[in-house]
Amino acid sequence: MLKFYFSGAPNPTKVALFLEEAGLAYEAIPVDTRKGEQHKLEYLAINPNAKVPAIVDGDVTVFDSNAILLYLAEKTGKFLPPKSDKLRGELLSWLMFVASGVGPFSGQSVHFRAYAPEKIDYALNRYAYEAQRHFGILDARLAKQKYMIGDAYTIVDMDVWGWARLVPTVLGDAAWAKFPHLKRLVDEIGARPAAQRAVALKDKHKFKTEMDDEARRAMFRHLQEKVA
Ligand SMILES: N[C@@H](CCC(=O)N[C@@H](CS)C(=O)NCC(=O)O)C(=O)O
Repeated sequence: MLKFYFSGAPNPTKVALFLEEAGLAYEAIPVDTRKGEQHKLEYLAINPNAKVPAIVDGDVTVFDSNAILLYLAEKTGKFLPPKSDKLRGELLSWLMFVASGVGPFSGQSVHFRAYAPEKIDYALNRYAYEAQRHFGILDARLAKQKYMIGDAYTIVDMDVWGWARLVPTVLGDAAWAKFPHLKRLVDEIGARPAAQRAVALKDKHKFKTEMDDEARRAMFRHLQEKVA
């Protein structure tokens, strides 16, 4: 059975959504990143980047949420747009846009606001600005069409949902007012039973919630090594 290495964080949750939507059988294997389980040798053999999610599907190992979404969609033939070079181009562009822009800038925005030991105005503003800019680009796209790729609900919508449902965490409670079209998509997907099961998956395991010294050592390893 497909093994799904996960936590309740945004990137694993998008993959959980796909697995639930596609009705695939899977074994959910928790990786408690606040306890440092992502750095265990056996997990590094699956994902050398020491992050979740990852999957092992028979003799195939895939890490990185966007790679996993694409792999599973292509394998099952589900949640892809109709076959055409034009739509394939759009699919790849928007998947990479979320992978390289929305995710990292949102993550850093939360990091500098919630976890950095000093509040650095420059970093706070840069990452919040870029996160807001990226969400604005998604919102403008969704003002023109129901889903990210034409009329079909695809892995790009799942990818977007994974981060966009956390807009208030990334940009504050008032931020939704700026992205009404994105909110429409997040609400629509959030109401799907598969999304509710994906979000509830983390509750089947007792993940550590405290951001204490152990968690900081595991997740913010730069605190122990000055490279610049
Ligand atoms: N590009 C990767 C990023 C994965 C990632 O940053 N995962 C976070 C959770 S959303 C994680 O494992 N954090 C633990 C850590 O940084 O130690 C993906 O999309 O899967």
